[in-house]
Amino acid sequence: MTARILITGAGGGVGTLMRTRLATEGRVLRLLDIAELPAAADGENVELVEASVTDMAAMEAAMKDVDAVIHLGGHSLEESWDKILRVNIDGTHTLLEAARRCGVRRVVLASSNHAVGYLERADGEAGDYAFPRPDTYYGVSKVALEALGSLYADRYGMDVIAIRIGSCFEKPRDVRMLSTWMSPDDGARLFEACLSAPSPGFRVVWGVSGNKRGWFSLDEARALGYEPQDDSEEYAAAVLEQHGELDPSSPAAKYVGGAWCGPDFDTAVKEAGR
Ligand code: 15L
Repeated sequence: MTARILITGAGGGVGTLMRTRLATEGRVLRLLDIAELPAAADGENVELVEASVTDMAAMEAAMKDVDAVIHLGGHSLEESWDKILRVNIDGTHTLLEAARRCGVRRVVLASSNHAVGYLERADGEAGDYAFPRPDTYYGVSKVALEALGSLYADRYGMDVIAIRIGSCFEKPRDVRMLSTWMSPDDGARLFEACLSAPSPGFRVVWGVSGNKRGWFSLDEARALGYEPQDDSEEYAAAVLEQHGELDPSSPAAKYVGGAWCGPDFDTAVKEAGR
């Protein structure tokens, strides 16, 4: 049982879904976000910290008496290169370096399917260590996050697990998510496995439910003790009725990253205007 867990980006989508799910008897959740967090509910064992993951002094202070960190902080969507570099890449370095300095030995990092977004579905099941093929600057930041995690594990003997999260929402929101969905309850199961697996060293695991339409390996996640209990299939009929089948020639159907591989996510051209 991990007694005090620091969760960065605790006010974001995944952080909010995990706040209640990771609360257990005897555990303190130290919730950190750059934005104001909802106050503690009655009986909720939380500590609220308002800080940026790019602020080393604040991050070192936030590490005090912490047993493990779940790093969800940073931009969760595509942004300009400047923002991605500062918040996602430099912020992840700051987080890991603060953990090292303060003797926090276990860090779970939120990576993303967009680290390998250009992987083609036709290539077959996406392996746990599929080589990086980022689809956006955001995807590049998740590759950097994995590389930083690997460095801190190998050089300093820390346990660092990067979860390539598919799509973590209450329900799958479109046809692609029938393959990429991680239910919030399975997400909590996976985070718990990452927190408690004995001496994992550095790992990369997929963060998805046991979806019938999935195309991701669950081998490494299972090796840590994760056993998914949800499957997007229960939503398939409703999602397909609402959205229709994907056009097989569209990026959304062809690549792991879906529409993020298409022109709407071409930040370089948007920024340069050409
Ligand atoms: C992500 O990494 C994003 O943070 C999230 O908002 C979703 O868009 C998800 O990927 C996805 O690919 O569905």
